[in-house]
Amino acid sequence: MDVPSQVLKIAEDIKSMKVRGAGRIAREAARALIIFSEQSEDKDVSGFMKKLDYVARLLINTRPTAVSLPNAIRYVLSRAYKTLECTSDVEKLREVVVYSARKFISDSLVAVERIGDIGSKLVKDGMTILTHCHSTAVISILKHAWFSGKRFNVICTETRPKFQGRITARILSGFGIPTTLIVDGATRYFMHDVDVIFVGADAIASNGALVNKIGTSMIALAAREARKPFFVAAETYKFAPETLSGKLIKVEERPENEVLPKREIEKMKGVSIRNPAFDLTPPQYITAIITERGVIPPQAAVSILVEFLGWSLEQFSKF
Ligand code: RI2
Repeated sequence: MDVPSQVLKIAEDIKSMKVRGAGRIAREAARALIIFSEQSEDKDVSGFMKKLDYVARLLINTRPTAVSLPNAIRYVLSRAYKTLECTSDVEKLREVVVYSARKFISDSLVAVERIGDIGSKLVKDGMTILTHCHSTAVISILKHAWFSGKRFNVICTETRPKFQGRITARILSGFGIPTTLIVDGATRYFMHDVDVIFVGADAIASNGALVNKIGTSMIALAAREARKPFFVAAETYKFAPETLSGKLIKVEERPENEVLPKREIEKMKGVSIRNPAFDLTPPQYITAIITERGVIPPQAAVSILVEFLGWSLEQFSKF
């Protein structure tokens, strides 16, 4: 199928993690739908919708875990399908796709800001805060807290194998926040110095379980042992509607050369390498989830899905 090269590039960048972070990949996917709609030359709705479905699937298949990505697509496509019920005007459909995708992007950015504002209230002067990987939502919390005058320091785990913790450390120290980078395995060693943990989310299941960067569940375990609060920062579009029916969130397993360069792998005859990108933290290890709608206990995840988002399962059977 004929897909605009800019759309293919976005899909490739998400797959290779050139563009990464659960929120950012969702916004990029929405941007790809805008590009597709603006460049498509289809004159009839069925041709347009067929291609839109194809592009949606192409984008969804780039990374399987972060539910923000299919949720962004669902947000746009559900509006397109609704419009299709009352029009056969392809221009109208194009408009709806572009408008909805732009709305998703701007609402998403507002949500990250709101989380920053709400979450910053949990930060107190003198705290040592630990974070894992690179989460825009967590950075937003720390940024709001710092620029509202609170003084604290942050420990960042480096986050093997792709070292996103280095990005976090650079950003935070760029704000002037005292920042320490540690290897992932040193988390428990430093836990007695830590007052609070903030992590991002790739997906939240309806029972409140968190799927986030590999290593998150070990941090939660160490936090629980040391009785330190463990907060998750997650926009509501990271809640996974399909888990309402018991479906499990698929954990992405990435290439082995992210763990070791190819030439080193060749020297490791007989050794297999596994590289799961995410793990699951059960709800009982989570103090609360900070969303743009407020701070909720993990057990309230189901009401975010059903009451606030009003998402029905039928709506999601297609994607
Ligand atoms: P924001 C990242 O995944 C990390 O797991 C991070 O915690 C999560 O996305 C949320 O990120 P990856 O793309 O949306 O690095 O808060 O695999 O930026």
